[in-house]
This record gives sequence, structure tokens and C-alpha cells, in this order.
Amino acid sequence: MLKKIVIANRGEIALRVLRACRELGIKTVAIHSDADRDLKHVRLADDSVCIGPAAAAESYLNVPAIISAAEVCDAVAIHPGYGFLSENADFAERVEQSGFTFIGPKPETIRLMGDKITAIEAMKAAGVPTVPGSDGPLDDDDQRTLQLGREIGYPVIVKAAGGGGGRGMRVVHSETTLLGAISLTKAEAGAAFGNDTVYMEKFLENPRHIEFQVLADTHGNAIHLGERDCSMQRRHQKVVEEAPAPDITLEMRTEIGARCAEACRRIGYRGAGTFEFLYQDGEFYFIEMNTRVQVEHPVTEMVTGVDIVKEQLLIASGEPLRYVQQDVRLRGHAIECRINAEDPKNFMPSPGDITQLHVPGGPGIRVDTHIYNGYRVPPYYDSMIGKIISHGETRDSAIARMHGALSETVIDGIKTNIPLQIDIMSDSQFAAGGANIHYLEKKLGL
Ligand code: MV4
Repeated sequence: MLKKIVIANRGEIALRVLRACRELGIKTVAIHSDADRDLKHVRLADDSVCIGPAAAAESYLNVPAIISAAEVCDAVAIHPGYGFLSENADFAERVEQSGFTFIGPKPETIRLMGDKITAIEAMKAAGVPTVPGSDGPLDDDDQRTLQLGREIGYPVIVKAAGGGGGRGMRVVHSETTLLGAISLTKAEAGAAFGNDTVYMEKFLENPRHIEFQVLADTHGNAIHLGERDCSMQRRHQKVVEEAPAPDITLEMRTEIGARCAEACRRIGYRGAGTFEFLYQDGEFYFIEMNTRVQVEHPVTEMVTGVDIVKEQLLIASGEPLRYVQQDVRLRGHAIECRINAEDPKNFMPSPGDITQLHVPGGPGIRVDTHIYNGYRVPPYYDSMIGKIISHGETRDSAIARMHGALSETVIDGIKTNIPLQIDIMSDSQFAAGGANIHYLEKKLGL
């Protein structure tokens, strides 16, 4: 077992990782910025090191400072959480070259998945269904590109190989605007990602966002933990997630899940991962893979009983998976509401002092948060301050429990999106299940 690890993150996920470490008897090192001295996990960690000023570029993204902290504190591994350096292949490589274990996939796997073109190519070769498209980069043969557009059929979407998560893409509705759109997307991608390679896919107009959770060990074993529906989003920020996805049959789950697990074995995947799909008219289309633990991992934990962060730590320790696919059974339904320190009307961030806090509880309620009475939400980072997760035997009971939990929550001193979340839990279309990725933005009048 790993003896001591650095938690290279902040907020709720840093606390989540610390809790998993405590359960496994792993000592922890909290690295934090000047602005984060009072974070809950910093108080609870065995060691803590201030690695730089508030600005993330000088602290949570400061690779030499993080590796030095690991050296000084005699840690053997680094958990990156999500965001920050979690999907940075160069960071993972430097961690391993410095003699530490990176708690995640091999650097070359992160690199393969970071390039959306090579990711799609690898998944298609492994039998995962993909979106009809260029199956590779667009070249400067304009006639060939226009022919490709006709074959795919309009509308198409031009995406940057270095993009992902909604960055670097453009929808094209007809042939007349295709070449111009490609030039613009290439220019933007070159500036933003240092890579102007673009590819083209059929644009799916009304898909849902459904993703499969996988776990793979270093002994060639891989399983899936079913899927989550993350369609409730605004400007590529997920707002509500749930597991299982409404109306996905056991047959579809078994089929797509098995293909994801098989793809993990083929590429030598290691750790926790997520296969992102668009789902439309009964078909799944792979778009991207995330090589980190995700914000929404708790809904999968609630319905499977598997502690995903603990499994990450066990896999990084070289342990074989403790589950085979047959052991994974889904029970009930789970919903996660992200709680953000923001104005529920205009979505502006709302940092400041939490003057009064009452967290919800009761059957089927889990709260993953680092905030406490008197905590000051700093203005420098993401506005997410925690997550409420509800679990029930049915989707309706999970919604009812979430509604109750949101209603009894008190967070004074700052604005939060709890009123928006109550509104979503009361929405008849949400109650019906299966709303697509455009539903929330339309509801909000965007
Ligand atoms: C698409 C698409 C429709 N068709 N690809 C946006 C984020 C990135 N992960 C991929 N995205 C999309 N790719 C094809 N071929 C629509 C989106 C998309 C989206 C996807 C998931 C969740 C929210 C979204 C919001 C807008 C567009």
C-alpha cells in the first residue's frame, strides 16, 4: 500500500481524497496556496505545505513546487484530483521521472486521450461506437474536405484535436461556410492549444450527454460501473448529474459498458476513467475520454457501492481490482446537484464569508463539501463549493429527497445556485427524465 501521498488539489475533492486515504491508512500531504490556508483538508492532513500565491498558475499548476513538496515530505505518490494538472501528460511524466507514482493512467495514455483525434481512433479500433466523421485530421486539400462534408452530411461540426470540454469547436450548416469555418477554428485552436489540427464530425442536434465510468488495474483487468446522464448543463458546466441514465436499458448498458472495458484492456488503461458519449435516437457515439476522477463520481458510487477514489489508490498501489463485472449491480437511483457560490439569476461568482451554515441530512443524502461555518470562499478559483447527492430506490424518490435536502440547506453570507437547483428539481421535464443537452439553457432563456 502507498505510505504517504500528496493531494495536489483543493476544495471538496482534496477532502474526498483525504477521506479515502484515511480509510486505507495512507498518510497525506496537503499542498495549498496562500489563499487556502484555512481549507478543511489542510487542517486534517498529516503534513501541509504552502506552495505559492493565490493565483493557480503559481500554486496548483506549479509543477516544481508540487514535486518539491512530495520530496520534502517523503511522499511516494501524487493524486491530482480533477481540473488543474489532472490531465496534463507532461506533469504525470515529470512526477514519474522524479520517482513518484502518478495516481492516474500512464503519461502516454493521458497524451493519447488528450488528442481527441488519436482518442477517437484508438476507441474506434477497440470497438467503441464513434460519430461518423473525418476519422482523422482535415488536410489542406479543400476539394477532399468539401467531398468529406458531403459524405458526412450537413450540419457538421469542426473540432480542434487539442480541444475538448466545449473548447475549440464550430458548427457548420452548409458547404458554403465550411472552409471559412475550418480556417477560423484552426486559427483559434493554434492560439489556444498550440495545435491547429482539426477534424470533422456529423453534428448531432439534440443529443444527451451520457458517460460510462471505468476502472482498470495494472494486471489487465477492467470493469465498467455503468453510466451517468450529465445533460443538465449550462455553457459546458454540468449542473445536475444522475445515475443510471433514464431509459437506458440493461442490454444497452451491458453492451456499451463491455466495449468501454474492452477498450481499456486493449490500450493498457490504468485507474479510473470516463468514456463520454452523445446519445441520440437510441445510439451511443463516443466523443472524448476523461482520464481523471470526475466531479460527478459520487452518483456512480451511490448506485454501485464502489468507492471510486479508494479504488484509484488501490490500483496505484498495484493491487488487482477487487471486483469482476458480475459483482457490479446497480441499486436505485442517485442525483447530484452541484452547489456553486454564484448569483442564481446572472451566474456571477459570489465569493465571501459563510456566516451561517446548515447542511442537509437524513436517509439517502450525502454532502461532499469542504465549507464550514465561518469559511471564506476565495475569489480565485472555481465557484463550486460542494455537492449534494441523493439516493433513493427510484428516480422519483431520489428527486424528492434532493428537493428536501436543498430546501433545508442554509448557506448565508454568499449567494448560491440553490434556488436554481430547487427549480430544476421541481421541473416537470426534469421529472420526466431524459432531457437533452439544450434543455437547461432553453429553460433559462439563453
Ligand atoms: C458534439 C455535439 C454535437 N455533435 N459533437 C461539447 C463539449 C464537447 N465535449 C463535445 N461537445 C459537443 N460535441 C457532435 N458531433 C454537441 C456538443 C455539445 C455538448 C456536448 C455535451 C454536453 C454539452 C454540450 C453542449 C453543447 C454542445
